[in-house]
Amino acid sequence: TVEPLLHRIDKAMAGGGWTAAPIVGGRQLSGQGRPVSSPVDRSRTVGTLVEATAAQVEEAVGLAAAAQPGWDRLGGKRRADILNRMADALEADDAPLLGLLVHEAGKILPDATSELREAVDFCRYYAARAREQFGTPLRLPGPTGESNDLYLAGRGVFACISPWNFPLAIFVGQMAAALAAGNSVVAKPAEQTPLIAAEVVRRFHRAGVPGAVLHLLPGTGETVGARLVADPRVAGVAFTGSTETARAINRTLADRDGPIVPLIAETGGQNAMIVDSTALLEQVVDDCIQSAFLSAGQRCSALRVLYAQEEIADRLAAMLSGAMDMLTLGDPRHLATDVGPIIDDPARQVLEEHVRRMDREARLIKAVPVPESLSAGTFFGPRFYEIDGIARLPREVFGPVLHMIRFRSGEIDGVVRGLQSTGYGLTFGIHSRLETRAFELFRTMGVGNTYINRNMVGAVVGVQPFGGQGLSGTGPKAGGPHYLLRFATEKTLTVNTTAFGGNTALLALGG
Ligand code: UN1
Repeated sequence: TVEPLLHRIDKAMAGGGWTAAPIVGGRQLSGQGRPVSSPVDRSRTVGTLVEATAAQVEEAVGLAAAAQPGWDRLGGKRRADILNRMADALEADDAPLLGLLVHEAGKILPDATSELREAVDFCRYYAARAREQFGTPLRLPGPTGESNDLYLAGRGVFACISPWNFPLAIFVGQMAAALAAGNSVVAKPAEQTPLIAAEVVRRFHRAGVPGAVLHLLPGTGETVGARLVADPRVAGVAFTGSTETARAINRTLADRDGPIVPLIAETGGQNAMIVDSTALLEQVVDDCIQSAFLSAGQRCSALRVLYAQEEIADRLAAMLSGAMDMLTLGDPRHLATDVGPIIDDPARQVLEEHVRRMDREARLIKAVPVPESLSAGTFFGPRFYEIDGIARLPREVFGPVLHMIRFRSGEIDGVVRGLQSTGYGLTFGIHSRLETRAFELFRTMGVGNTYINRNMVGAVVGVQPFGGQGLSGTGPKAGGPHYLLRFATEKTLTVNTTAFGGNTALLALGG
């Protein structure tokens, strides 16, 4: 369509009336609703959330378990066709999704459009992997008179539990992977962003995923998530969110009766960038602004700790603080806005508590004020501090707060030890013109994604497989070639072919 994007978004949002209710067996269920308000203006209601009940969790898992063998038998190629149709549908009818990303999740338009792109990429990428890995079994060399083949199959019902900070891309990515690998899915979206989740699930169904194969259970972690994970019929969990919640899921999975199943977790980080005296500071400033403050710092990949070599630390701090003056904090519906709101009040309160402590323990370099006109929303001004060591940051700070630590040229080993002591290992940046040093740092650090002389957010599906180590997650990496394998079970078939007249055909997967 030739109608400008902004007009189409306004039109899509004008009707209002968005509802997120449980979708079980392809049917949207009714119930007592509560309003979903916008982080842009807490007094504005974007839609209604109907939480799933315990009985609906039970029913969804039962239907999903019964439907999974048929979905698995369909085979990788046919499932890939459906995922490609889903990708087409996301692209064709983008306005409501972009509108909800802006209004429900508070994303600025550039973030919303790249998130939609990422969701499309996840569908197409996992479709391609499904064709390749789940299309034909792997024939293995063996002795004469015998055939040996490795088959991949879905595990059963996958629980997909997704975060509010990528309510479209990560939500779609988890489900697309689980479905591609031949699993049925019960999805529990973040309670802050259920409306966009319901839009997505309806689209999956229209693209050809049967209602019995994919169910949506909106609600909180305590009421819906915990019950879902505790159900022994759930054969695997894909989770993105906090390290604490991943631990709680692990405990529940360990304590249930029934099979031992995988948890694929993508959690937090304490992400650092090391800038030495050879770095090109103009570029460092640009990359720090992007990595620490854009998306309001609400990415698990975002930069939190900036290690600056003594010789350039003051200059870098001055340049970065000048660049922060240019950041426009504002309504995400305005094109001039760089930094939108924090997702909700509890999240903002955590940030406020953190900066109250920083104001006592650290040196404030820059604070971007929140304009009076934004008081209706959950806004928080970006801040830049200097701290005296990584020990001041015992946990991830999920927002636009950057902390600088100085180091002297002989102290790099200490910097690395300090970072390793956090236990996290998600993203890491290096700015240096010393190639050997940069590659050595990469080799030493136990982190999932390292970026040299560039920003450290926005990993591209199929190009920069994304995910961390240690407290940051289990792997395998989303958007990478090994991701689907963790969603699958392997079956080796060995046949004495002499009994069948000398050879056996490959049993086509789904053929
Ligand atoms: C997250 O923020 O939960 O590279 C993970 C990036 C994104 C991060 C997603 N893939 O910035």
